[in-house]
Amino acid sequence: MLPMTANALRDAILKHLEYSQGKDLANASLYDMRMALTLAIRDKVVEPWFRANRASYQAQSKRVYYLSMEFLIGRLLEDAVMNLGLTEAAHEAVAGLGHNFRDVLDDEPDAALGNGGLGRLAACFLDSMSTLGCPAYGYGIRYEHGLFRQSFGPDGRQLESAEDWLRQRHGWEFARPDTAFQIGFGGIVAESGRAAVWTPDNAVLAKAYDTPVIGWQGKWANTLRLWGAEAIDAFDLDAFNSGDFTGAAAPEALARTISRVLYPDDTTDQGKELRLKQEFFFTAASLRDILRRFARECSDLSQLPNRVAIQMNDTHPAIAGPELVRLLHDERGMEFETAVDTARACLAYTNHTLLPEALERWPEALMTRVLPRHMQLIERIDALHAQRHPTRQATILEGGEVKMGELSFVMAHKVNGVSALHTELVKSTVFNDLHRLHPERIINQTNGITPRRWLKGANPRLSALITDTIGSGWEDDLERLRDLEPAIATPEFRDAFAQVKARNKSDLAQWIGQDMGIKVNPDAMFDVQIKRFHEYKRQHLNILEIIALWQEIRENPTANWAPRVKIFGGKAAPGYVMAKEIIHLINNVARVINADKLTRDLLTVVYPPNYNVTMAERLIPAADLSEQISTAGKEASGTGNMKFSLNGALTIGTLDGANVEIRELVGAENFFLFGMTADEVVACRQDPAHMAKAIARSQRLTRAIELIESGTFSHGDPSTYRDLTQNLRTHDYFTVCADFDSFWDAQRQVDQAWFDRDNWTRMAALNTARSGWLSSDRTIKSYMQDIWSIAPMI
Ligand code: 26Y
Repeated sequence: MLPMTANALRDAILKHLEYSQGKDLANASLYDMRMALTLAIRDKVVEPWFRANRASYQAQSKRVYYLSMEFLIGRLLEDAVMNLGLTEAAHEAVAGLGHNFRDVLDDEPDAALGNGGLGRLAACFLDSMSTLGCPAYGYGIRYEHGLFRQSFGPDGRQLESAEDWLRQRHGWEFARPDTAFQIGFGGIVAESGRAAVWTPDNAVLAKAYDTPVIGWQGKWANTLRLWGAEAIDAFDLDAFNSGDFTGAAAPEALARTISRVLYPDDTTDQGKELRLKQEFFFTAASLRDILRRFARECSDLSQLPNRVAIQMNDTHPAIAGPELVRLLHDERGMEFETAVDTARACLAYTNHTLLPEALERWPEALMTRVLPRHMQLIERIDALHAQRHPTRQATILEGGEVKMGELSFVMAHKVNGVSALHTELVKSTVFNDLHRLHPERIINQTNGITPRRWLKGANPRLSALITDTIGSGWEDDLERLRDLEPAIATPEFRDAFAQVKARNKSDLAQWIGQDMGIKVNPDAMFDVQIKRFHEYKRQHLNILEIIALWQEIRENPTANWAPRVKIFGGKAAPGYVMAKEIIHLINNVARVINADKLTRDLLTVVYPPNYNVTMAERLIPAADLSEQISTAGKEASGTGNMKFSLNGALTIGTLDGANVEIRELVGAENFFLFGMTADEVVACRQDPAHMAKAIARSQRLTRAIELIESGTFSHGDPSTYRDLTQNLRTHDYFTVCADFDSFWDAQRQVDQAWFDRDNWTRMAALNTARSGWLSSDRTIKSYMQDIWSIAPMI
């Protein structure tokens, strides 16, 4: 594709300013300018998008349907411009029109249609599927309000407010009011011959909104189709005419609640009826869309598995199993068993967690009330499984609940974990019974990240250095980063690499100064922990070590300490009390430590509020040290860990999730390992006094906990953090205490490594050079081969 000139782009922007925004240049606001640029760029995406759709239609190719409750896509403009190779032209065009390109890009709200890892993974997968020419649709919900906005109250507690990304027009999407399906709930089931007729007692309309997803260099584009809920009869005219103006709008308000807001809990299954409705809403609409597209190309339903690969992103779309059986059996007359087998051949399931509280279970009574026909089908699916496997122990129904993990397993031809360790644990723990019945079903697909957004876009300086050193082409062939290794042996390259990091850090220091009013030393080690707040992720282990370190620096301020800026970022689920206590503690420790003149140059704690994709893009390129310190066996994979390593940060971490693979890739000597293994954690818990013993043997830990209990960080009130410290002293399920000394020791090794700056840079650069395997292109190629049986179209 010929790169568009800045002039042509300028004309396109002016055209959209005038005809789409209804403004002339003199009156155009920043918003107008961003929208005009967005629409001009979107125009450029349409051609490859049509071309890709035509190609897959003509080839009658199999397509992937990625069903996910969450797509954490962040901003789209910068990425699209970059993928089309128009960054310079856009910069020039916007500047020529009197606006600052950076300001225009920064005007775009972050599309936060997800909680964390699972949603961001879905977004990286969309990018890779488009880059690889894998015909695919992402299907999800067009939430009116994405993940809540986080701020901190004057006392340091997390405050939540509604996010509002759709307040301004969403420039990327195409509304498809003519693509809409009625999705029913409740009602009755009438047996009629072999099948059944389900008559729901209420229904909403699922309306499609399409966002094109352009791949690297604009060679292919797929579609992200999000469903918005609307009332079938939008307005009750009788109510209006009788003067009940609020009641008149009630049907619309009720229907819209289904796509109103993203559930902000990422591990506690709240079992809310609205969530079940959301799950069925988007899954059922997607399946109808899939079958309709299939019917346009083929009339033989037995061919469905050769044309359709449906990936369930965790159990959230697990109702796809029974719903597809219903569509095939009840509505299209396929034999029940054939329908089950056909559905299974289309479906696959990705598990993202072993935490029991995050495994979805729905009460049978609720399921019967909301989805009566599906409840019957689930019982039949369970009975069929029992009949085919008389020795089975695992069941789908248990204790009056439907276990969505088991349902997904039984209805999927492949089940995958998201890192090597996690997959082994899936086999040996949660799905052990089912694994023994179906030993071929569970496979591993280690997660990945898109290098376009997370290196090329987020870290332009490092990208330029890489291209200067090994040429371009690494963007869609990330293993080529290995070619950096010979250069890393030269002092010139290491100097250049160190300079890139220093500039990124200086930018971040400036932002922290402006945004938070905290002055940080840009030469200090930037030590970053960014992720959702969870006890298993152990932000409290990090803050305890900070408290202990602060104490020792105070006692011996002239010793040789490695100066550190400790950076936190992340949100806690609004109902997760302990996670919010940890946030509160971090903010108050930061307040006290940052006010200490004695330690000021050596230790600073910063916690910018409202961590999101855009903030990650700012923080990761400036990080020296990446904190990946979860209790071993609990973090399914992690993907932040991959972004840091790719951007030349060293990791301090446990043998958990993908840390294991990262350490093998970059070399054990370039990774700071600490803590118990997953097996050791399980063994440790056998001793009910593990935490007491750990505290007793560690003076540092004892002092750190006592300092919290003394009220030092709570204006003298010793009761403020009692729940937190008592939990550590008496429960400590996540073995913070047992791992503390090991963590401390590893941190001192980090200090030692930091003093040899040139060697640090060498280690950091080796992390970058050896992270090519972490590309989500590798992950998607592997899904295409092992699960979807789809060949790339480019
Ligand atoms: C049931 C509901 C409340 C729920 C909603 C969201 C349950 C779980 C989630 C989200 C889970 C999630 O984000 N898991 C993360 O998935 C990443 C991608 O595979 C992993 O890297 C990460 O380790 C895992 O915690």
